[in-house]
Amino acid sequence: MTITITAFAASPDRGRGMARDMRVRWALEEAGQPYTVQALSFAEMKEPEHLARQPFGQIPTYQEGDLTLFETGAIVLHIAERFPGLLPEDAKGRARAIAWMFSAAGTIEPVIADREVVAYLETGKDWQAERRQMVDDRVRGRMRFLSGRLGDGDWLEGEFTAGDLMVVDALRRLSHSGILNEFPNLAAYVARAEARPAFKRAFAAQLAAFEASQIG
Ligand code: GTB
Repeated sequence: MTITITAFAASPDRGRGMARDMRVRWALEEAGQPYTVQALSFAEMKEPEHLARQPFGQIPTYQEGDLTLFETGAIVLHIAERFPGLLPEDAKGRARAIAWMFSAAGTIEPVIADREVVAYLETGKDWQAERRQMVDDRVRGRMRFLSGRLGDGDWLEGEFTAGDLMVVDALRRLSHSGILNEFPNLAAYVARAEARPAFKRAFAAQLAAFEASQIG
């Protein structure tokens, strides 16, 4: 059955793989599943046809036959449950991997995303610098615990899982901040994940889509 995802017609990150279709593409590549991409303009994202897929008019979405999904955590979990390769075989290992997926979406990514709120939406406020410091300290606090938990392991639960995929994709948003490099094991963890062939294929695909959008 054909899998179709939606993504930005021209990603504002200019192909750096920061938009959230990246994690869905990556999960599909890990699972060895081909997919097609429906590219949407910002205007198309807010039209009824897309709002029926995604109630908040955002990308990405996932369509497979008569199943339409939104929210990347739910999409990646669906892919991981539907196809082998992203969740451990044993029930307890699966549950722990899923816990990390929730942790990425609920505990790790929100504090990282706050940095972008400060940078893009709070410019010109006389309290911006103070808040930036506060938000960065919160990020460092989360990273300290995550770093302690990962220790010298390759992956959070022994083998690579959808939990690592979601956590790494959230951590990638710190790549240009310098914060990740304060935690060498986390920087190495992200680099290890980005070296996976599936990640590279997903990254190349979203970059090619951005480059194509600039041509015509
Ligand atoms: N919780 C939802 C999920 O995980 O699916 C969040 C989806 C979401 O934030 N989608 C964003 C979107 O559609 C794109 S990924 N935004 C448009 C809107 O809300 O109207 C977030 C994103 C966008 C751009 C960059 N960038 O340029 O670096 C990075 C991340």
